Amino acid sequence: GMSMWEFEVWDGPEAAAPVPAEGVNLIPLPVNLATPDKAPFTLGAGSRIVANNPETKKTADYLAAIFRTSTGLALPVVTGTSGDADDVVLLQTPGEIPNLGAQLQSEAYTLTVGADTGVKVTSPTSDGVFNGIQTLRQLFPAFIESKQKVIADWSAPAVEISDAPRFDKRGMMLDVARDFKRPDEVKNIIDSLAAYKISTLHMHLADDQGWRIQITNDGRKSGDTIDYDQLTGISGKTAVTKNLSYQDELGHTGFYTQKEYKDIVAYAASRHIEIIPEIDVPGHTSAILHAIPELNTAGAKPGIDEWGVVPADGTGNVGGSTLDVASPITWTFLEHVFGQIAGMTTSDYVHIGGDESHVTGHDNYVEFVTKTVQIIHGLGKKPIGWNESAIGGLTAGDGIQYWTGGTADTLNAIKNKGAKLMVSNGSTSYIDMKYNAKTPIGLTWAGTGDFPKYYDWDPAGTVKDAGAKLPDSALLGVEAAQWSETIRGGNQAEFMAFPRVVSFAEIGWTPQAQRNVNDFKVRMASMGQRMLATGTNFYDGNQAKWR
Ligand code: TNX
Repeated sequence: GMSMWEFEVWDGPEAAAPVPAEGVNLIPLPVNLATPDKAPFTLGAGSRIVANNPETKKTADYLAAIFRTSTGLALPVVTGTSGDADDVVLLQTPGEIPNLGAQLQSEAYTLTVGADTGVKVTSPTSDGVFNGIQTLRQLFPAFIESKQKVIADWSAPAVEISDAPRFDKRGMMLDVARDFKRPDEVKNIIDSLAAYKISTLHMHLADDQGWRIQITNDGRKSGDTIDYDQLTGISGKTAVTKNLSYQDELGHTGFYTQKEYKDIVAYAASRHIEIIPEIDVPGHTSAILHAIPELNTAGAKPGIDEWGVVPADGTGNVGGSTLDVASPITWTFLEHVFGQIAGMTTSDYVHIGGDESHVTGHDNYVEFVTKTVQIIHGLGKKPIGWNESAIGGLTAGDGIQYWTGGTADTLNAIKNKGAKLMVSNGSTSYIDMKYNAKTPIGLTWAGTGDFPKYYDWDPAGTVKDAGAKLPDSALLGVEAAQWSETIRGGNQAEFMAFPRVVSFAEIGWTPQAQRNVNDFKVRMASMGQRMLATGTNFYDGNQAKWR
């Protein structure tokens, strides 16, 4: 199997695991799903994939590549607006999709499947068409995902679906700072996430232990003599060195060239996923201070040692570093760095970190975040930061990512400044936590658990207003955050993410009133074969009877 751990991980009594139902098992659960009593649709030698414009053609090509590999069928992609009963038709066409309540029309779609109608996906947006074909994949036998040709009856049951998400941002965070993940590993994870309509990937590109994105000297302002190549030249070669788990492997070093990073952004976009880059300031900055000596002015910490340098920090310790708010060169540096980062970002948002700045001092911290927020605004982007940054000069539409601690500042920024909430509260959102005490990698400070625990909560209830849930309009969405002090490489990252991140795909999509953890367990059971067939590493705990 794909699960990498050869030894047994006991997960408590087996009794609760539900037996998967035959038939239609979809994640995320569509808003409106009918299963008319009609003959199924079957892909055959004459089947074509019809697309009506260049955007839907890209989605058609993506779908065809997946289905051709397993079915061996020709599945030509053709241009048009209608098809025969054995065709798949993808139509981007204007007009609101009815019966979706407050769900987001920007990603809405309809999907009709039947022997009489063929397959038809319609949406006013290319995102919606892409969402529709992800639903379609899950209607076929799991081995439609196979990377080799298999013989099967490629039929999908008749359905009538109209569907749209609850939130715009349904995401995962990947910590490539503590442990680098190569571009091919990131792309594999993107493919695995796209199958569940995940819409954002937040990349934590810099932390105390390493710097992962090339910043060039191009466009330096006059008087700026910092050699930005040192960021990757020095701190691209560092990572976590302390073993926080049983394994001997140290954190992987490396960095993305700008070309590689832009290629990842484009690849993610082809899977309708936006990348939100994070440069964490003013704390979590040892790798910056290690690489750029000029930034070690009086207010910077930890400060230089007897050798005149800031040593590389390979520990998993947090909270010991800060940039110097009072030093002009700090701002020269950040304007240059965020300028290049923003230039490579297609998302509206750039993440500025802001967490655990324990040695910055309160007033310095507020000033620091306020200035950083202004830099991001000046670049035409919206800042988002961890919830400590809620006290730092946010304006309407800026983001706050809640992970821990009191909620008063976050609520204040939402209610009085119009900031928007991304929910990642540690106990239900941190997928670097162990599944259970025997999981060989992972931390435990925010608790342990498998996917039901990560599913069974309402993000609107995390930050409450006088005891009441926030309206969905106050939320950007949800994100499963994966830190990597103990995680090595893309394969382990997937093992810790799946199946828990799949819970987030549904939390962010399906209306709260339609979500039920026992029903979800049944549908999740059907994803086991799919994850095996796609080569997605996952933890096969006993919360689902995989099939
Ligand atoms: C806290 S969550 C951190 C990270 C660690 C993580 C480990 C957050 C904003 N900061 O620096 O990696 O805990 O779970």
